[in-house]
Amino acid sequence: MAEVVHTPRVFSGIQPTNHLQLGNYLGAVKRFVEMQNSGIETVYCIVDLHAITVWQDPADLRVATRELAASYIASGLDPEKSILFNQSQVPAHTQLAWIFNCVARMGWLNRMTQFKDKAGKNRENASTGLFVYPNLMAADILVYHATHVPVGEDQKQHLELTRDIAAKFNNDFGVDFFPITEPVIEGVATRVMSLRDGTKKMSKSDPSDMSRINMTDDADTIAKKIRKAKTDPDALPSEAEGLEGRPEARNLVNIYAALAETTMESVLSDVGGKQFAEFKPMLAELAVEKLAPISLEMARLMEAPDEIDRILGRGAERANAIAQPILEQTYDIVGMIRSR
Ligand code: AQP
Repeated sequence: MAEVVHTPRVFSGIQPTNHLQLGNYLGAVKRFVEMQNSGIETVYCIVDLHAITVWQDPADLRVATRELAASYIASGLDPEKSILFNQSQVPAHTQLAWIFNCVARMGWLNRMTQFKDKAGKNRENASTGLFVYPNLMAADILVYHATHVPVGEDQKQHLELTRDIAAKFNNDFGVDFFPITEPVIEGVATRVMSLRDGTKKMSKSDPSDMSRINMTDDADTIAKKIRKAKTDPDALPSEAEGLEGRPEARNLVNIYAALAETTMESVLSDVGGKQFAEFKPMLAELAVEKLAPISLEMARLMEAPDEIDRILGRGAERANAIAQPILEQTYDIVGMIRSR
């Protein structure tokens, strides 16, 4: 069988749960903007159907969805250049996810560490949606025949599952239909850690607000969170080896490097020998300089929710135009009769 070459297309998404945090911005959104400006077609989604795999208050979900759209746009996503929409407006995602529920194996899903983390000890009480979440994520990506997916490190296992689903589908039906998607996990900020514990990922849903910088935080709050961030008593080293066994120090240096758009090595060559009492104000100043304009623009956009809804609706039309024919072809391959 001749190998099909898929046109490059980027897809990624973020859940509208709580406020966007610095790790989402550096590990995902900032990369989304870079890829949008690289000339490849880019499709960016607000994955509201993923959000409800754990309980969401409906009013909060609406606000979080609009706020995430505002964060994307304020960070530099151009809804004319990129396709920007919320997942529930494009039914092909869930329709393809059903097919993938029948392709993926229980054993594959049982190995997903995010399910284990999110379900915690009370696994029997987790929603079935949370268990099959990776199948919906595979559908989100493959319904656009996306070839590249920019994500943070924590999504690596789900992307491997997406590749397994695409390969099994192609193999089961003897087709070369779905691309084997490449994860794009690059840069110094693929895993931003909690400000309170350098071994734990920074997360929107961490119970401690001091563990993260929210994209809605004002300058004083950002400075306070950095000032109170956990560190160790030693001075900063001038080389990366000196950060071994110092997860909190490594995290703050990484955040600085990502915000300054440089490498960890270059930061260390400038700040090596400084105490945290001197480095933290430098980091706070840089964070405020980079993040304050985004939060100001987000606040401005949030004053016009109807305009945000209009942008998402228009994005959904464009997304549907790509997704629906791919879904129809999938049904055809599987053997579903369609009226012509
Ligand atoms: N700490 C992080 N460092 C780098 N990248 C990160 N991402 C998340 N946290 C970090 C990346 O952000 C994208 C969107 O993530 P998501 O909202 O879909 O789900 P998540 O990975 O579970 O993010 P959170 O913040 O931890 O959300 P909650 O608390 O709601 O589960 C992904 O590309 C992710 O890799």
